Amino acid sequence: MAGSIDLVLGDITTLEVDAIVNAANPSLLGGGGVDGAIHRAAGPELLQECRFLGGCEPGEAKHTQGYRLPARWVIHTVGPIWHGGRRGEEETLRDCYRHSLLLAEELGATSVAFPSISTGVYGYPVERAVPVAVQEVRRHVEQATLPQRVVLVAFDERTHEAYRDALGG
Ligand code: AR6
Repeated sequence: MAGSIDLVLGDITTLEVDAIVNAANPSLLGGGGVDGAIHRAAGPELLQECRFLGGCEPGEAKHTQGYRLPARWVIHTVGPIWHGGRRGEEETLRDCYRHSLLLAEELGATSVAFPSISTGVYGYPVERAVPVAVQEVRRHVEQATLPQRVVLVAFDERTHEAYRDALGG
């Protein structure tokens, strides 16, 4: 049976899921937006572990423990910076979702939550990013057994509405 896709409006750091995905930068050493919120909520041990990961290329994903978060793991991925859409941004964004889901599966995570990767500081238009996210998540849950539940997290009304449209209702 295919896994479920849920939509939540709120703060990803509070979710009781096996893994949450972080929209990080290539250094993996913290930043603003959801990255800053995850590091604050997880505590300083998260940064300590991240120092050993050696950074991360855009579109790739690496994991750490979740420390003080309810989530057991954090999957760090690096989205594309929006430059107008002709520099492979869409492919890199697809890779973020694809690689994060494959890593979650490898870890044995039954549930994973995603923020809207790249649509904050990195400037990817929400209306373009959301259908890509939904398509990649659907593709994965239709053919894989794990994760059984994927939660798409919107932090603002506009993103929430874009997800509602893309999910069809
Ligand atoms: N829970 C869920 N979503 C959130 C939260 C939260 N607590 N906080 C923000 N968002 P952004 P990016 C939403 O900027 O565009 C960092 O400095 C936010 O409203 O966090 O991929 C990194 O270190 C938006 O919808 O990530 C990188 O340098 C979405 O998360 C850079 O920002 C993504 O916004 C990455 O930029």
